[in-house]
Amino acid sequence: MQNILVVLIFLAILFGGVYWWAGYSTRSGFAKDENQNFIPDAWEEKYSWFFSGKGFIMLLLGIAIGFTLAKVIG
Ligand SMILES: [Ca+2]
Repeated sequence: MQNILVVLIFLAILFGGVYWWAGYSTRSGFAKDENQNFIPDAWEEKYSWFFSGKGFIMLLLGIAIGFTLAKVIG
């Protein structure tokens, strides 16, 4: 169970970092973002689902972490 928890937390940090980087790189002008939705256009073609599902993905990860954490502690 602890391994799963580590993987889930790692994923949450990784995804959070990717979402943060998408916003940061487009705002600061590193990445091209012609439609100005704060998603680098290079990523948008292939990974638009990853950004449109942001709330759902993070919610799911949060629930999974909470559930696993409860198992590890309890
Ligand atoms: Ca864009």
